[in-house]
Amino acid sequence: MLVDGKWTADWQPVQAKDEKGGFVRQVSGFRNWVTPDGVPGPTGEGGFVAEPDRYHLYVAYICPWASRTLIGRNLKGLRDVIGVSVVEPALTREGWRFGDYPGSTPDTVNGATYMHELYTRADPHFTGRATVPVLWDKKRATIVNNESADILRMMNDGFGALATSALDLYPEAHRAAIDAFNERIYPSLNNGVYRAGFATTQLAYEEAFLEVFAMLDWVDGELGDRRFLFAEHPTEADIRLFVTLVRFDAAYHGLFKCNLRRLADYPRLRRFVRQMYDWPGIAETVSLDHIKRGYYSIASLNPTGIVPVGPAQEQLF
Ligand SMILES: N[C@@H](CCC(=O)N[C@@H](CS)C(=O)NCC(=O)O)C(=O)O
Repeated sequence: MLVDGKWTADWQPVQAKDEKGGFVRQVSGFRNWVTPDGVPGPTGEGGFVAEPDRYHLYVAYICPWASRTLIGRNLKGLRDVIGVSVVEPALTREGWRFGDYPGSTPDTVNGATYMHELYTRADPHFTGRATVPVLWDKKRATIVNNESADILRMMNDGFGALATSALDLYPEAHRAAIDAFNERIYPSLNNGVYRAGFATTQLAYEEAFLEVFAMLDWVDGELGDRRFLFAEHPTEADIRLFVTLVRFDAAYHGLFKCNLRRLADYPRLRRFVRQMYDWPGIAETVSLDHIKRGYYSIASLNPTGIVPVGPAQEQLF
């Protein structure tokens, strides 16, 4: 991670631990919002007015948090408005790197080699982890926001008329239900799989494991025979659910030891993942190769670095 703007030590997945050896995720540090007229959003400062060719999104295909924002960009028809750079899937000793691994891109905006360079460019004294996603402002040469929940919501309405799709990812009528759902699945499922995978005690692992499967059982029932959770089209809640489920059998079942059941054992969840995947703009955000290669590059969990051959995409959904 960065300490006072300097890269320190080798990359380690465990960020912080609680008293039981449980994984604690870092709180995001840049929380400004792009808005149609540049007024401040719910957090941070103003001045980030929506303009074409001003903002750039940095993502990793392995990362479920980054994928939320990429899906939001595509579903809102913002591809011509917001550029994207994709880091290589394997984490290096200096964290995320730009390179020529298939599907990855160089950093065409800042010419950086490592993601952490963007953080020190935005704040020369930054202390913390250089995570993706990052929404970058080319005009002010700084990070607007590095919290995927904020960025996803910004994609929905922050870019105003620049968004060429009218799809509403956060419809007024369903906001309370979406908020409640988000709060419920974040600790137990989205972050729950990480809590299982990065636990450093048996107890912390087993607690997280049970929560993951209790939540999958619950969501499976909630979804019932509906196509999407709350509307006739995907909303934020569906996106948040999808990004974890689409990685489940390929990464979390094996590497993170979430192996009570597979996605394939939940017919309704599996159908949901298929329908999301088939929604225009979503398939391009999923790279099974990056997902497997990325997760299995985490040396503390997989010292040999061997990437499993299976499962094949057809087995998943
Ligand atoms: N709160 C952040 C979390 C992002 C996050 O943890 N990203 C991971 C990849 S899945 C990362 O970049 N990790 C690098 C590190 O921890 O050094 C968000 O949701 O945007």
